[in-house]
Amino acid sequence: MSYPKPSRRSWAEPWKIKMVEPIRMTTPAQRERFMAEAGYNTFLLRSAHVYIDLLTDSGTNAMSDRQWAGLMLGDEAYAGSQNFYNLWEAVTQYYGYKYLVPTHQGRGAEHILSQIMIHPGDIIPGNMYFTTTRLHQELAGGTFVDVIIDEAHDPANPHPFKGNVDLAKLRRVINEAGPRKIPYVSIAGTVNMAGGQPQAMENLRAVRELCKRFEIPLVLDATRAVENAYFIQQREPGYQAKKVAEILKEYCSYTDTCTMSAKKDALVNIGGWLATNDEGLYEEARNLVVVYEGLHTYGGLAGRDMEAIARGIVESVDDDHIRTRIGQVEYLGNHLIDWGIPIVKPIGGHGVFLDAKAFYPHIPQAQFPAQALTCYLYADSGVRTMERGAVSAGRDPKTGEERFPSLELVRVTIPRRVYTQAHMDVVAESILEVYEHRDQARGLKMIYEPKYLRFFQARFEPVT
Ligand code: P70
Repeated sequence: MSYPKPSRRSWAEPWKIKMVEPIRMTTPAQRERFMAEAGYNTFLLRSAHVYIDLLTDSGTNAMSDRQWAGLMLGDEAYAGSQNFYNLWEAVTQYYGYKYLVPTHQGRGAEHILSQIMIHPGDIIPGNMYFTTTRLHQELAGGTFVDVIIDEAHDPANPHPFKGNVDLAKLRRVINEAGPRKIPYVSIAGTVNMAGGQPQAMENLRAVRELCKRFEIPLVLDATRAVENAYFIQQREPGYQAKKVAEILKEYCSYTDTCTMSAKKDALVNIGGWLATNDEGLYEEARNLVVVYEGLHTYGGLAGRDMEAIARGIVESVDDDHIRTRIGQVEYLGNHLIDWGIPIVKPIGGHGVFLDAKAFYPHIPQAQFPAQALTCYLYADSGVRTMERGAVSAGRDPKTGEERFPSLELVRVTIPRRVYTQAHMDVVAESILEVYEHRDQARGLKMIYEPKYLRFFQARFEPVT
C-alpha cells in the first residue's frame, strides 16, 4: 500500500501520563492573605497554596517509570555503591569527563570547586553571574567579573546566542588582572540570569583557544548544557544533522571541569556533581567532599538518587525529549509575544522571562518591579513565579551598595514533563490579565533582608 506523507505535524510529548498529582485552585481573598503572610515573597508561600508552580525547573521534574524503577535498585552501601558506578559511567559517556565526585546538589559542587581553586584576591570572569556560583566565589575570596556580550543585557535584542562571551572583554580582564590571578574562566550554558540564553559552540571554542594561550582552565556550569546543545542544533550552522547527545559531548570537551545541578536537565528531584579531567583537582575534590557532603562514592546522595540521575541523563539527551521540553516553553512565550507582552527575546530554554522594567515602567527599580509582578501574578491566578532582578542581585560585598542589574525579570519557569499545554494557556491568560491592569500596580519595600542570597527569605510590604 502507498500512504501519503504528512505535510504538517505538530510535536507532541514522547510519553503518556501514568500517575497524576491533584492541584487545587484558591480564591482571590485567600491568595491576598497568603501573599501578605509570605511577606510578598513567592519563596515563602506554601506549595499547597499554589495552583501552577512555575517558581523553578529545579528538582520539580517528573521522573519516568524507568527512573522510578531505578529507585528500587538503590544500593545503599556506605561505600562503593553500584549506583555510583552507574552514574560515573553515564557522566563519562554523555558529558565526557574522566572523574566524578557526586554532591547533594549544584551548590555543593560549587562550594568544593571554589574552595580548591580560588585564592583571596583572585578574579573569575564568566558569562553573567549566577547567584549561588558567585557567592561561593566571593566566600572563597574571589571577585566575579562579567564578560558576557552586551546583547545579553538587552531583553529585546534577538541575538541567537546571548550566552556568548565577549572575547575582547575577556582579553581585557586577563590583561588587567594577569593570568596568574585568574584560577579559571566560568562558563554557563545556558545562561540562567540572561533568560536561559545559549552559548554558541564556536564561541566556546574561541574562549578555549584564548584560555589555552594563558593556561587558564575552563569550568563549565553544565546545569542546563543539554538545553544549550539543543539550541546549537537548531541555530548554529553545521549542527542541524547532529544529535543533541553528540553536541553536548563536543561542548563539554572544550572545558576541563564541570559543576552540575542534576535537578534541572537530568530530570531528577535532587543531586549534583563535580566532574573533571584534571587528576590533581579530582584528588583534592575527592578529599574535600568527605568534609562537607559525604563519602566520595555518594556525596550526600542516597544510592537510589544516583541511579535516578544515571537514568535521567540518558533520557535528557534524547532529541524528542528536548524538542518537546523547549517546544513547550516556546509555546507559552509565543502566546505572550503575540499579545505584545514584553518578554526576553529569543525565548529561553527553561522558561519565559517577563521584562518587568517594560511591564511596569512607572515602578522604580529600587521598589522591585519584578518582585511586585510575581505578587500580582500569584494574586490573579495562583501561578507562582520567581523574581530575577534587583532582589536577586543583592549587594556588593565590599561596598554594601545595592547592585541594580540591567535585567529586571520575572522568570516563568517550566518544570520538565509536569504541566500540559492547557496549563500553559491558563498561565498566558493570567499574564495578559495582569498586563492589562499594569497601570494600577505598585512597588514594594524590603522590610527584612537576610545576609546571604537574600531573595530566598526577604520580606516586603507594599509601597503606600
Ligand atoms: C533555579 C535553581 C540553580 C543553579 C543554576 C545554575 C545555572 C547552579 C545552580 C545551583 C535554584 C535556585 C538557586 C538560586 C536561586 C534561585 C533558584 N538554580 N547553576 O531555580 O544548583 O540549586 O542544585 O544548588 O540554575 O534556577 P542547586
